Amino acid sequence: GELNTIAQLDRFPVGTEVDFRARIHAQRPMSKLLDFLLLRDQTHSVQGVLSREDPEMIKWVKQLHPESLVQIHGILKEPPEPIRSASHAGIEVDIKSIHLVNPAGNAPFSNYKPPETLRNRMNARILDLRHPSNQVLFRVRSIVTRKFRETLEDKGFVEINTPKLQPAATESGAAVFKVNYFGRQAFLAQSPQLAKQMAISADFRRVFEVGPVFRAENSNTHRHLTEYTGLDIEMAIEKDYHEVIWVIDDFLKSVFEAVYSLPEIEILQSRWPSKEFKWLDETLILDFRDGLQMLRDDGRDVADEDLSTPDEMRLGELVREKYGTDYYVLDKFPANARPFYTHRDTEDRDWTRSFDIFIRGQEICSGGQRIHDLQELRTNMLASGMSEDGMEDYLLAFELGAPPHAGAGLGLERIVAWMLELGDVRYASLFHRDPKSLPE
Ligand code: ATP
Ligand code: AMO
Repeated sequence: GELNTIAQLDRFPVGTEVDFRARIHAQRPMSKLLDFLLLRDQTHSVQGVLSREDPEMIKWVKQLHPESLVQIHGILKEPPEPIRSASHAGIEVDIKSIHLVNPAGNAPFSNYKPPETLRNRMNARILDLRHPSNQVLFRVRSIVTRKFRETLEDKGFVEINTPKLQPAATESGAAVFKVNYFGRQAFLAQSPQLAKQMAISADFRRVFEVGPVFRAENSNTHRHLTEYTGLDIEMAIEKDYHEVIWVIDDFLKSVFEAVYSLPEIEILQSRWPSKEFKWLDETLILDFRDGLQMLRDDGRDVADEDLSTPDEMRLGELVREKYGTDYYVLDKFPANARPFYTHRDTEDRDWTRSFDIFIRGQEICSGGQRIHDLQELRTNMLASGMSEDGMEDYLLAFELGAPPHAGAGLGLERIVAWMLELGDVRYASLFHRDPKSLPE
């Protein structure tokens, strides 16, 4: 018949015959009569009992390494003392037979007691990923990309894939990986920025992409990856660039609702405890200048140019105290803090029609309205010290009349890591890349 998951075992009455596949998590000799075997699948564990009446079986089981994959046939029984934990079955299994599906060699660590360092875990990442908390974490990550696609497709967006091999830097010259392209120089895309704007000039009207983003920044922090997954949006606008904010807002709220109603969320929170995540029905859009004022009223010495990471974190706390939300939009950034394609505020050209979005005081998104006038774009590129070499295709998009448009980019790993308070974006990446990855 069909195999069960361990989580399903709790639904059957004592005495039911069950078959399931699991890994040997730990072995414990208990008494003269019994041996216990802790068995684990993706998200749950269950205690299996081996009767000492079959000494050959016990001897054979004892030589199996933890992490070995076995198939169990057994009968459900009442446990003497039920184990209380989000990822433990409340029932026990009387093991009738064990079949070895595939043995495991020596695992570099067998559990998290004593706690493993991030480095040790990442050195045996597939073992680390077998932890129930990680099984749930990657389901959460998958919910985020699914909600992104669902929300945008419902609103008439078209999913596109833009080239990752580029003739020029897409954001700024410094943080870019060079690639040898048949003897010519190419770059790994630092964002789909230019291509997604070109799609708008191609009259696609509303586009999105889920794809890899490469950043050559040598930043060894808990929030920088050299390769991350970008969730990008670009759209023609009718009245103003806040139209893009409302699209992202619908997407993010659908994520918060889905994630915080997941039954397995408890398994995640037992490894990464987090403060209650608060958001408002009507999302707060805070003017950058009002944010500055809140920080100054708090006694901080902040310049008009941009916010430092500690400033952002503090503003997150102040916003939570004042408005009761861990999620908000900071709007109308100063011009010198934004890239060359950003549309200025026509009333006051030192400021822009652009925004960042924050979760628990940390940035997850940047976006805004783009310049669609060819002359203004050229002037701005020149002022930013950018060359037009390799930008010919991009400039053609404006020469042929691009519609007014706005867009934004979100970092998938940051959304997951900050929402769940993981403390490090690396946990939210399957096999992460940071400046220390790929050693010789
Ligand atoms: P307690 O802290 O109360 O003992 P627990 O028994 O749930 O809680 P944890 O060590 O927190 O123990 O593990 C939670 C779950 O993760 C358990 O179901 C356990 O089987 C499983 N687990 C622990 N370490 C690993 C690991 N390295 N790989 C895979 N699963 C693991
Ligand atoms: P920006 O450079 O701010 O904007 O990037 C957008 C979002 O991507 C995430 N992010 C990162 N995540 C992990 N590691 C990194 N090194 C990293 N760098 C950035 C952040 C950030 O908010 N083209 C614009 C977006 C736009 O205007 O459409 C851009 O790339 O969550």
